[in-house]
Amino acid sequence: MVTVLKLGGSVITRKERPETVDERTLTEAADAVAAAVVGPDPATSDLVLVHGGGSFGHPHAKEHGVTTAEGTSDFRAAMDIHGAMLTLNEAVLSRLHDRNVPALPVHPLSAAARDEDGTLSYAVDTVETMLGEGFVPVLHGDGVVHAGEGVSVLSGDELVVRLAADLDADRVGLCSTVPGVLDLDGAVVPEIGAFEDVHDYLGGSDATDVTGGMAGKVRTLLETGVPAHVFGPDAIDEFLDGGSPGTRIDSR
Ligand code: IP8
Repeated sequence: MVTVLKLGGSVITRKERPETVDERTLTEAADAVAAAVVGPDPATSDLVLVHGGGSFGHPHAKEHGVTTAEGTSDFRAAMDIHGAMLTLNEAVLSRLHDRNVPALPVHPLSAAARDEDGTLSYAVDTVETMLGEGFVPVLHGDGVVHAGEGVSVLSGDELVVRLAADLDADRVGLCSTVPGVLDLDGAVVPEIGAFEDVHDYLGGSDATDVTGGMAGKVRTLLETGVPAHVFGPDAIDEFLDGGSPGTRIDSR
């Protein structure tokens, strides 16, 4: 049973402060992952983690004018973005390792590419083999080499969709700062089957998020064809335990 869980960049970093980890939520997230995967009878067997950029990747991408479509041919700009993501990935890995989670990194800048049409290829066999050997692969939003563009941004959300499809995942979870997709009154929408259900009240991205905000997440999750849940940081354990917190997104 393959589970793909994305820890949103805004959850594990302090978005208003450049390159600052949110210690409390990252610790809680690592505790929840460890509770689910470490021990004699783990609730989650094959877990793939993905994390976003938050106040690490996004400000650098914005500063250099790099988006998912517009790349840079300046290696320094690419390394600024990638270096910030490596720092965040190290922070995530170290919290997991402290709790004996057998997490191994997969850095997309060195393991993925986009062709001229924007189609992504990535080292899915590396991820599969890691799972087969009992590891927890940890991928992240990153810079990605992009034919005709240099290096553009690869969102963790795009990775989640591809991993879900390529690994034939059973469950997808997106841990966000909010307890689910919210309607205009701030209430959690329990179920979304099509984007039209929610497009009136889903805004675009916020200022430093170069990859699409909640609207983009819902759209991409609907594409997966795999049941997905959007929930807040308090519900990671419930999700990993097989529960159905927050908003269920299912296009089937
Ligand atoms: O936060 C974006 O990943 P996301 C990563 O999952 C960069 O959209 C480099 C901005």
